[in-house]
Amino acid sequence: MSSMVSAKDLLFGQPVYETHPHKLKPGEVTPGISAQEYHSRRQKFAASLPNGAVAVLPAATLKFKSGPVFYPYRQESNFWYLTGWEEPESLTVIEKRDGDYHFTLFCRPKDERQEQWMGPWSGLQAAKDIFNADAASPISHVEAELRSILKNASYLYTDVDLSTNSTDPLARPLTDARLPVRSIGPAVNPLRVIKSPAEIEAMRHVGKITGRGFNKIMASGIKSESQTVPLMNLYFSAEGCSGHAYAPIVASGRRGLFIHWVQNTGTATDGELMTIDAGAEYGGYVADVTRTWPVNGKFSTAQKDLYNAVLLAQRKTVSMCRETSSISLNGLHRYAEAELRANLRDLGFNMSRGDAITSLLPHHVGHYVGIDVHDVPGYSKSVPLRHGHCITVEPGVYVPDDERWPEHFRNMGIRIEDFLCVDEDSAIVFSSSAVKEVDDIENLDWSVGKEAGEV
Ligand SMILES: [Mn+2]
Repeated sequence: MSSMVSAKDLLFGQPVYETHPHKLKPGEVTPGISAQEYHSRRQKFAASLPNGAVAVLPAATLKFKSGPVFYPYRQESNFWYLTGWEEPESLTVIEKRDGDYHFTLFCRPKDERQEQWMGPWSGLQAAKDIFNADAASPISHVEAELRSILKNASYLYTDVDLSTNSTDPLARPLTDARLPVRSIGPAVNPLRVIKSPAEIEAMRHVGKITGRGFNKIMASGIKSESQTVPLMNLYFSAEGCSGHAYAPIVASGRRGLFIHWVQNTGTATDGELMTIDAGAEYGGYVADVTRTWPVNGKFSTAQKDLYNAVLLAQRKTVSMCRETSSISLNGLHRYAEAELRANLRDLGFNMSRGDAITSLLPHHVGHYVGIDVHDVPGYSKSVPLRHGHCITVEPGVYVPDDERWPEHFRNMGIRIEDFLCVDEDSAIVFSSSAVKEVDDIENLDWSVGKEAGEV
């Protein structure tokens, strides 16, 4: 009977081309990423596994806040990377077969009555027709079918908790197979860490929107930390992004000394700095950007000196983000520390003690970025950067209220973060639309925000 219904009249668990032609192009499974690319991800993933390996990836589970109140759902990153499928109560199986792979998607069959309550989901037919599963089965059959799939397997790749006290219902069928077990991350990370042209394009897009959002917020002269969060969210959404990619950090005045101030309950007073670390999400890819600026639009001398010390180090570190420098993320960190140490010494900081730089800059200067804000978790930061590596560069300085440091810099927190793609002899800076030079910040059109009564 479903063959009588045109695809555009069907409802799915996520935007697809048939229902959202304004969001996706023909052939795309998720915005910007084609069915061909998802196929090639699975193919490369399978090719990296030993013969007879079976990878079992459960979807993320819906997390509840209180009683029946749930948090927004987000698919598990490796599951999403290999399928584009954004529903809970699903499971992906990828079997390596000589020279090829077989993709089974377990999911919820269409169920009109249930969907009336929960909203539509995609169902088995779409799993095959749109998401190109070779086979689709009801999630209720998963245990029995897994047992039969694993009968002839040689290795099991999974992140399901298989410990003896595991409460995961899949633990039994998976351990009963008595196979050598390996985790998914190390197998999929080498693929995920190198971004494809389509992924780079998605990140370029989300970077552009995020950067423009920063310029608007800066020039608004806004002083309330909590109000900036929905304003940026609205701007990101209005530009076609899915809002904030992560809990934004909005820290003014002394709160800027907290690296992860996410309470966002403060209000800046005239003459203080504000730091925002935020990023939009688009098509499953995130931006990660930080800017610090004076809320009244004019840097004081001390603010400008300290800001430029960080900016100079940041710019020089960005210029190292190229294949020809053969540098790793850890190498970048050491490079940025050395630059910042020299700049701070010039400003009168006593940098002679061994712990001086880590007291002022306690965090790493960068991380991989992509589907996750801290992308490819567990992947080495000692790998020489090459084309397709997308990373952040985010030196900062956080001057404690301590006699050890020059008085006029105490209680200032400054971080400047761009995210970029490493290329052969330069970097593609995705967040370049967010101004960061002192002159450019001071020359933003501050009158707009002032007229609007600081929003
Ligand atoms: Mn970051």
